[in-house]
Order: sequence, then C-alpha cells, then structure tokens
Amino acid sequence: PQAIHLSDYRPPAYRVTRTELTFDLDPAATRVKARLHLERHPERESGLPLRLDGEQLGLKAIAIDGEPLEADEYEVDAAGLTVHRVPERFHLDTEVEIAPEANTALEGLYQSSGMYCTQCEAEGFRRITFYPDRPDVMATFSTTVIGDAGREPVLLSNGNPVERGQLPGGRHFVTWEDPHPKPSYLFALVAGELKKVEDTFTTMSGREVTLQIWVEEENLGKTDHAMASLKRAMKWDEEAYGREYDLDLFMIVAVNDFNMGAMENKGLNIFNSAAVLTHPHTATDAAFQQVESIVAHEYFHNWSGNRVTCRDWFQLSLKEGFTVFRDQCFSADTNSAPVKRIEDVSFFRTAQFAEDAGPTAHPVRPDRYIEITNFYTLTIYEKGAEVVRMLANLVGEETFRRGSDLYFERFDGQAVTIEDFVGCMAEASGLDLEQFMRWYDQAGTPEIDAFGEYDYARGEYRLRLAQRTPATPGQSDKQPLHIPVRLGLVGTKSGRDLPLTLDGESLGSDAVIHLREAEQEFLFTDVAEAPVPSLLRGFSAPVKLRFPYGREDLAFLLANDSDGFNRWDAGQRLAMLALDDLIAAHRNGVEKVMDSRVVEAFRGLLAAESDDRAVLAEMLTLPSEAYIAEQQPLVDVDAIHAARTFVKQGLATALRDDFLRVYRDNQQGEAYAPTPEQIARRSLKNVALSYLMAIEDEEGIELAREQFAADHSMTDVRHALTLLTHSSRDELSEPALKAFGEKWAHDPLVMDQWFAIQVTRPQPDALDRVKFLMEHPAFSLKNPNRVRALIGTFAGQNRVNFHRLDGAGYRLLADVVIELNRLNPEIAARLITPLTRWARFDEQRQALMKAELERIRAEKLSPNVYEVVEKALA
Ligand code: HT7
Ligand code: ZN
Repeated sequence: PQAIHLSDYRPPAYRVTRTELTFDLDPAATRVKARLHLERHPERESGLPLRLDGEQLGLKAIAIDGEPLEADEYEVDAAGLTVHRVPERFHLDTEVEIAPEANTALEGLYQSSGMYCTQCEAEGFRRITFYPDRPDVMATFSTTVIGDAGREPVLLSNGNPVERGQLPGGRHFVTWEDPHPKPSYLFALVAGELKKVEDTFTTMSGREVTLQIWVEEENLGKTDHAMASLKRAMKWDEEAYGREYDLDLFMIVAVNDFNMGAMENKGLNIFNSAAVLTHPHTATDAAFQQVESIVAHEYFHNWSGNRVTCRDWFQLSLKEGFTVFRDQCFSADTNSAPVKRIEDVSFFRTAQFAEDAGPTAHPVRPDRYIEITNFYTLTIYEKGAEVVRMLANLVGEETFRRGSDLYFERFDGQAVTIEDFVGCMAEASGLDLEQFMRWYDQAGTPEIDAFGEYDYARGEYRLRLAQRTPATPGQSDKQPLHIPVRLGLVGTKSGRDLPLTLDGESLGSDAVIHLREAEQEFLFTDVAEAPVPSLLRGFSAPVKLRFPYGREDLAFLLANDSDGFNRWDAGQRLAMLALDDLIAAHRNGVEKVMDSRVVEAFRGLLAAESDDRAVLAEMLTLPSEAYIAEQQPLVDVDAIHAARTFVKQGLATALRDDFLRVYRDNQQGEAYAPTPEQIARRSLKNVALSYLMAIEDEEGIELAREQFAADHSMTDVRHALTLLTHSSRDELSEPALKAFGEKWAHDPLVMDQWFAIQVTRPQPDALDRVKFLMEHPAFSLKNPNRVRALIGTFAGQNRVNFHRLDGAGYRLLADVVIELNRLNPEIAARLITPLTRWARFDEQRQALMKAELERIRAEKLSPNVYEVVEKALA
C-alpha cells in the first residue's frame, strides 16, 4: 500500500454541487442510484479526466447528461472509476450493487441486528457509490430510501423528510432533503424495525427542534439520560459558543455493531448502543458520564466538524481536538470540574504518553498515512484537545470566544485547515502563534526538567526550566515549543500561595509563565518565605515535568496546594516514589518495607473527610499499573504488580478502620441518580471497599457480598462483582459470576461487562478463561464491543497475564488479529497496540512479542494492519 502525503494536497478536479441518491434495500443486493451534479473546480485546469473513488461496487449503469457511456469511455479498477473525457459542467448517473449483509468491516452500508446502517467517516462512502470521497467536496444531498414496509418500517437519512409513499410488492419509500452542503463522510442511512422516543428543544432564536432517539423496542427504557444530555449540550453550545442547531429535526440511532463510539452524521447521529443506552441497573456511573460526554461531543460536531469541516484528513484534529476540548469543558461544567480534569489527565498521561513514545507516534497533524482509520488516535483527539486548551489559556476565555466566533462565521460551509483555526485565534488576540504551531507538527511528549533555588537573604526564587522533546519515528530533530507553565509558589511557613513578582511585574499568586527557549530562567523577587513550587497547575501543557521534590515537599503540597489538580498530582508523585523503591526491592529480592509517609498522608486524607468526596476518591486511588509502567525505563510487569499490591495491602492494613468508616459513612439509601453528589459518594465508598478487599478482610468481604446482593445500581453491583471475582477465593467469585451471567444473558451491554470483569482477574487462570469465554455462545468476533470487552480488556488491562513469560498472551492476541484482519481490519489494527510496545519490555518478552508481530506480517494483510505492523517492526 502507498502512503498519502499532506504536501501532495490539491483541490479536486471536479466538485459536486448536488447529490441525489436512491437506495433500493436488499441484504445481498442493494441497488444504489446516484446522480451527481459536477463542475470543474475553478482552481484546476480544463480537460482533466473525472476520477471517482469506489471500492467493492458492482457497476450496473453509467451515463453522462443522460447518455450511457461506451465501454472505452471509462475504466473501473479496485479503487475507483475514471471517465476519460467530461464536460466542464454535467451530471453523472451511476447505478451500483452492494451487499450489506456481507459487510463485516462495518464501513459503508452494513447490517447490524437485522437493521441497515452506515458508517462513512473517513472513507466508507466509496463503498456505497462512486464519488469524490474527500472532505473538501461539499454538496447538498437528496436521499430516497426504499425498503420492505414490514421489515423496514423506519427509513432514515440526513436532513428533513420531504416525501413518503407506498410502492408495489409491499415496498415503501421516504425521501430526505439535507439543505446544508456536506462532505460524503457525513452521509447516513438507517432502516429497520426501530422505535423512537421524542422530545423537543427550543433554540435561542425560538425555533422548536424535534429530538428523536431511535432504538430497538426492548431498549426504549434506556434513552432518558441520553435525551437529557442532548438537551443540556444544545443549551450549553448556545451559551458557551453562541452555536444554534440548524435543522428542524435531530436524530440519534443506537446500533449494536459499531467500530467506534458514535458518528456525527448531519442530523442523524449514529451511536454504538454502548454510548447511548443507560439504565441504573445496567450502566455504571462511568457509563452514564461517558454517554453524556459522547452525546455532547457528537452534537458539538454540528458546528466544529459539519458546518466547518476539514480540508483533508491530515486536518482531522481540527474537528476532533477542538470538539474533545468542547466536550471536556461541557462535562466539567456539568459535573465535578476538578475530577473531570484529574480523570482526563490521568488517562492522557497513561495512554497518550505511551502512544507518543511508541513506534506509531505521530504529530497532532500527521504528514503522511497509509490508512486514515489508523489515525483516529489519542494524539489526534486528546493531545489535539490539550493543544486547543493551551490556546484557550494563552489567549484567555473571552478572546478565545471571539476567536471561535470568527472561525465559525468566516469559514461556515467551508472545508479548512488548522492554520485557519489558529489564525482566527491569533487575529482575535493579537498574539504571535507561529512558534505555537509546532505543537501540531512535532510528535513526542516534551520533557521539562525544572530546578528551583531560594535565596533567603535576597528573598528571591530562581526557577530554571529546560525543555527537550525526544526523537520519534521520522523526526529526529525537535525545535523548542511554546509551553505555558501555570504555577504558584506555596510558602512553607504559611501554607499559602505567595505573591508572584517576575521582572518587576506583579502576577498575582497563580500565573502562567511562557517557556519558549530550550533553557530559560525565571527570577521571582520579593518572595517572603521559602516556597515549594507548584508547577504545571491543572496540567497546563501536555508535557512530562521533572522536579527534584522530596517526599516532605510532596506531602506538604498534598496538604496545602490551592490547586486541586496539583494536590492530587502531589499524592500521585509521593506514591510513585514509594512504588519505585518497592519495584527495585522486588527486583533485587530485598524485603519490601511500607513507606510510613504514604500511610500518614493517606491517614490525613481520610481524616479530613469533609473535603470534596469526588476528589478525595481520586486522591485515594493509587497510580494504575499502566501509569507506573509508563514511568519506568524498562517495564517489569511482575515487579510493578507486586509493588502496587504491596502498597495497597499496606495501606489497607494500616488504615482498615478508616476505610471501613468511610465505606459506612457513604452508603446511600436514596434511589439512584447520576448526580455529582451521589456519584462522589459511590466512588469514595467503592474505593474504600477495594482497599478492604485487597486484604480480603472478612468484614470487607461481607460488605462486598451485601453490596452485590443489594442490587442498588450497576455501579455498586459491578464494583462488588469485580472485587469478588478478583479475590483469591473461588467460592466468592463463582456464584456471583454465575448469578450475574444468568440474570443478564439477554442484555449485550451488561454481558460485555461480565466478559471484561472475568478477564481482568490477576489470578493465573485468566488466559484460560479468555480462551474458554471465546467459545461462549455469546462471543462473536463480528461484534466490536464483544471483542473489545474480552480481548481488548485482557490485552490492555490484565498486564501480568497478558505478558506471561511463556508468550501465550501474545499468541492469543496475534491469533485474534489474524482472524479479524479478514473480518474487520479497522478493529484488528487497533487491537495490535499492546504488541507494538515491545521495546519497553525485557529481552525475553521483546523476542516473543516481535515473533508474534512477524507471524502477523506473514499474512495477506489489510492496509490497516499492514501499516501498524510495519511501523512496529521498523
Ligand atoms: N468522527 C467520528 C469518527 C468515527 C470513525 C472513524 C473511523 C471509523 C469509524 C468511525 N466511527 C466514528 C466519531 C467522533 O469522533 O465523533
Ligand atoms: Zn469527534
């Protein structure tokens, strides 16, 4: 497969102004008629052939301006259709045949649980009809869908329904008109036996919009939260960004087989059912929050992505990074802002840092790709969002709003670039953002080494910062970045933020300094007492920061920092120092000793329970094994597991009564609601329970059993079931798993949880269990949610068992990837990720992982898997 390069971008030779489609649905032979109104692009020369993308299409008819083409006037190959000579302005008619029932890749038109649905981003539309399938071709669409009136009573597409009627042979049709020009990736069609829940929203200009959520009948009771979230998101986007919805109808459809979370098709969002359906008895608090944020994310795309879209797929982060930033701010406003930030950053520092340090590292704006679906990554989404967040912080809230207004107004209806977005921010603020643009083009996580010195006699604090970005594949030389570092100096006597004076300017007690050079010094004057610096507050830039904090400093910040995020971070750093010692002890066969400072810090946290419960729950949570691994030069999975278990058990033993008290104090009697207050109590109570279960405390075991049996909410049931399943005693795990599995056998989303819980067991039988569960009648490689629940969870979260020294974990993953490569290349390529990280492990594991990658490479590979494996082995 050939790479596509950003530097080769050219506008299309012909643009489409209007697209008229007719679908005659049939599982094995759907007919798609397309009439495209085309004209030469004004920036391209006359006389160019017409090239349309098209894959796996059976061409049945082709005509230009009503005249059928002769065989020598056009050519069809595996990637598309070429018409050698065309007029400057014309219409093209084609008719093709496709087989949705045979489409296991879930790109283009496919069937899920008997219903028809589409996924066109990024390049799925070319599996529906011949088309210039690129985001800079924007047309208005009219779509007629014809289906069987009995099997497909509901026929949906983008825009508004304008006509419907009966046809001979028990068929019927609906015609949809979408007045907003859009690229083909935003096209959608859904047909099947669906039921709807309806509501309305009145926009800020007083228009009433009909809101519909379409689901299978048995899921009608699981849409309330998504609907409420949608209405909150619509209101928030009006208030925070001045963006109003622009059609009379907004639809969401839930489908069971979906490669990602959801898709923002114009007026017809299609959702993975896991990203939209909730009920207190089937979904956890985390799932409720996830649904809220995904519903909001897709809705926000209506402006950041649909009205203003990307010129080409290299600009993907223009819509994804910005929209993730928007959904993060929405969730922060709706829930606990500090907890949202802690959760996002803790995920980011674990998963995106690992991506940025691995063989598939790429800039937020990549400059080449083989398969674009491989680039829907944490770097494009999450790092892209961090870059937008830095911009927002640099220019300030009001100016950011002026910049975004300018962007939406100036580029409405256009397909644009990241320069266009940043240009609006520069224009609104008057700031020079040229150096800042490097964030988009340079891959890798910048590292800052910080060093501070207090001069008691002069009352000065000298802070030295040095930045460096490590080499990444294809990018060895990195330039210094413009890094905003938010900081405070916390006085060791007063425990308060000291006033900051820099270069004679008074900056208040919490300020942003701008690191632009490779090395830079900042001299703070009038510093009345010796401070401990609180650096990178709120994670003000996506970097790794090193500062030689002592344990006392960290305990001090944990107790005194005015920045909630940095208090949490100080606790994580303190735990990391203890964990580092224990990892070394384990490796050297030395007896492990619990660090009393960690115990005392936790005791302090537990005693000051009046604090924000949600933040407290985060502070009491130890860094995950994956995060600890990220901090190690060479990952020793067994030592990490042993060290973390030792700390957890040590804390549980020392603070058992405190955990028991916290558990009891936070038990709730009231009916479930996904409110921040209730969620905070449940998190705190469940963190306490996990400590008690770490030492298999008899009272803790009883509480876990009671919590499981009480069946108050899926949050509590799942947590209790996980703790029982992860215990060393089969008499605790087996009856609970059996009862849960039988009770929920009918509900795929709950069964996904049942699969995932079992394969994260630390016990050595976990891999056998994965194999056993792969034979379960409810397991299918064709359902991405199930594959993620069983295989993805095992490989990504059960570190000790996936990295078994006999290589059986790696072998199992490679076997699945090889099979999925044929069925669903996109999911196959994503699943390989843990194997691509081989360089981080010891020689023995490296050899085993590489051998499995080689075994995959020897297969006939899809471009998706090929690209990832080649990079991993390069
Ligand atoms: N914009 C959507 C991306 C997406 C996607 C991409 C590739 C293959 C399948 C896909 N499904 C959805 C989702 C989003 O970011 O909002
Ligand atoms: Zn998105």
